Amino acid sequence: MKYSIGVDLGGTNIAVGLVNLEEKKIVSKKSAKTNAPRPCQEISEDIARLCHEVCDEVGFSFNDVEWIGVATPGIVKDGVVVDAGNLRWKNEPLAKIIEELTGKTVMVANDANAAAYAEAVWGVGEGAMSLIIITLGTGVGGGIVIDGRIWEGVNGYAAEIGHTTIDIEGRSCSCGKRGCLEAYCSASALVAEARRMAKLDRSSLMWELAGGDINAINGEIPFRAAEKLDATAKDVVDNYIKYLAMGIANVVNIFQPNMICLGGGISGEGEGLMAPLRKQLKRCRVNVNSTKVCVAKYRNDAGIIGGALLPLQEEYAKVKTAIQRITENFSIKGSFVSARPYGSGHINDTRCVETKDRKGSYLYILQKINKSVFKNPPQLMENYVGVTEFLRKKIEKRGGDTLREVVNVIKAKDGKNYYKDQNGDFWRMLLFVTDSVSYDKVERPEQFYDSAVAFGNFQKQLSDYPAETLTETIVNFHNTPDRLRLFKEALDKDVKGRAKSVEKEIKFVLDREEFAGTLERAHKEGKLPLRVTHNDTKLNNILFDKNTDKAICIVDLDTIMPGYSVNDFGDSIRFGATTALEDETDLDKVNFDISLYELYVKGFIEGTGGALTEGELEMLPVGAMMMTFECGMRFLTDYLSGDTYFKISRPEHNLDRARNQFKLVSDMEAQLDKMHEIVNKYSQI
Ligand code: ADP
Ligand code: GN1
Ligand code: MG
Repeated sequence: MKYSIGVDLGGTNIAVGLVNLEEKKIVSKKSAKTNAPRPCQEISEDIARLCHEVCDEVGFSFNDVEWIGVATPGIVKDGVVVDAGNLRWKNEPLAKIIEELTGKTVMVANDANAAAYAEAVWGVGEGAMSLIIITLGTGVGGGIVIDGRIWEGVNGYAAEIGHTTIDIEGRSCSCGKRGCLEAYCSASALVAEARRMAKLDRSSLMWELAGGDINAINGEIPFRAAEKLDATAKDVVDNYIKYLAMGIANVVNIFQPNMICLGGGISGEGEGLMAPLRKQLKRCRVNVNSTKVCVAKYRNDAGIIGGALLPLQEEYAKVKTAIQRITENFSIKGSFVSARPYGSGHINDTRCVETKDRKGSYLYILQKINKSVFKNPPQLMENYVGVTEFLRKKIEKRGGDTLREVVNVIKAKDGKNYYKDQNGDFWRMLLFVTDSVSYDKVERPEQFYDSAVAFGNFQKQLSDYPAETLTETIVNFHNTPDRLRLFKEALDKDVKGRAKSVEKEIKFVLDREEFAGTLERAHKEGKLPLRVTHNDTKLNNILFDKNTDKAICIVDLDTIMPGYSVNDFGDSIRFGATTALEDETDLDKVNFDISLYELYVKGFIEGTGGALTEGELEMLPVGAMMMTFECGMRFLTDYLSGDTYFKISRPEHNLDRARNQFKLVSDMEAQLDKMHEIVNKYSQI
């Protein structure tokens, strides 16, 4: 797990945060007064102290911090603060001083640049190649990210968007020039203009909102009064937006970035600012379909996050460019805009790719197939396309929507169903199912019922699929006795020396050795037929319509193979019929939810449309227990093997998942009779 520290050095406060780079969040935060002006050495000592404090607060060892990144006001070049008016610093080697005090690698950037970087990497522009931030605060600041890197200019003076001229004969600016954007679009300019106009119109609502005190007119008051249709306030706001649109149009004309985001106090107006701004931008001939203009995600935390991410620039820039190149190998519409990480699957590397052309924007899913899990990706893709084509024909026949009810694989430009890059990695591109979401937990019971019908129906649809044409993408995938064998192997090897600390969990598995063979024995006795099954039927592998909340499309078709219907049933139950997420650590919150189980039983039996045999119906409850047990055992196996299979985002993630599943197994064991009764109720056997 990687942690770094971000420092937001401001004219008034110093805020420091410990940032978990994998979970993308600030885990602890401390601040102190800047008390500027003070020597750089003194302020750096406070920063160093706060860096230790953020670690101490959560018991994290400062030694394990990867680096420190500082966002500071002023001009920055190569770690030196060349000129910072607020702090009254000139040519201060800030990075070097903090490095000496902390022993860590330190990077420094201008605060607006850091904010732009935060937005481009984790914020509203997540995954965007180029993003420009314009901050509408006391002044107008700017930050530029191009091709995934901050653009400082040759001397650090770049991105002074506030001092681009929009009227050569215009208002005088604090910089000595006339007509700078800052003189029109800073919060201070807005306030000054509102006060000036209010003085000319004593009947303006702005007076009332300010309690009759001209000095109480702030940046919000003209917006509030304009909402109430006060003509003078409306003029002030309209004018402000007109100039802002002009400033943005200039930036767009030079850079044509993927995104422009607005930060600073005035951006807090949200849609009240954005809706009229978009109209003005159209008048300024800005193609808002090509450059997205929106409000920044991070407000107070932009400096900390941007700072913490600074040293990743080279790495991110490389990944981004590589991903753009990969997308260019597929037959997709439009040109590349962004590729942000997507979904919460444990296996593949999934991104949502956005592209654009004159007609509009398009979404795709790009996945790097996990080649340590799937040994033969080209064969896997044959299964994938075989099954999706088969389903498409059925959907077509009944007049369904073939773009949304089944996954559409986009071919690579060489006609293959995948693209193999120079590193030997395999990528596939899918059409993004429009207006869809997936859930990691049941939010409304009807969703779970719907997913049951959909998964049951999926199995029914594939009942006449030529099973012999399917290759087994993972051999013995749901062969629980074989999983137990692998567990024992991992236990014997105990590569990380973790076995000693999980004796209770190991015993839980070994106590159920006999149980592990139940389904295989039933199969041998002829009770459980092999069918074409999905084999990974968790709730987040089904897409719901964002608007109607109906199940629309089943995804994650990597493991479609001959298997037992009761396993598909069981896998859904282990993931969905529970009161908590799969990795909840507070086991008191993890309970088997028998009413959700009942809904799923009803839906699955309906969805399979009478196809289940008596033997299968009888084994449904065991299927639920088996899949939960097997999955817990797989998580524990991976924990013992050093976390090589499932993606993790914390050190004990797999152990937490295993404990969670075992808690559910115990609950199910206690309610097995009831589980059978419920199946009987809906199947009348
Ligand atoms: P993994 O094997 O890692 O779970 P998935 O194929 O399940 O990978 O994809 C991860 C997530 O991406 C899914 O849970 C789903 O939310 C989303 N997803 C996958 N395919 C599509 C698609 N075609 N359209 C929209 N979202 C999708
Ligand atoms: C994996 O790929 P994903 O995240 O949808 C795994 C399933 C497990 C599940 C546990 C190919 O599913 O078998 O049940 O994690 N898929 C594979 O959440 O191993
Ligand atoms: Mg998945």
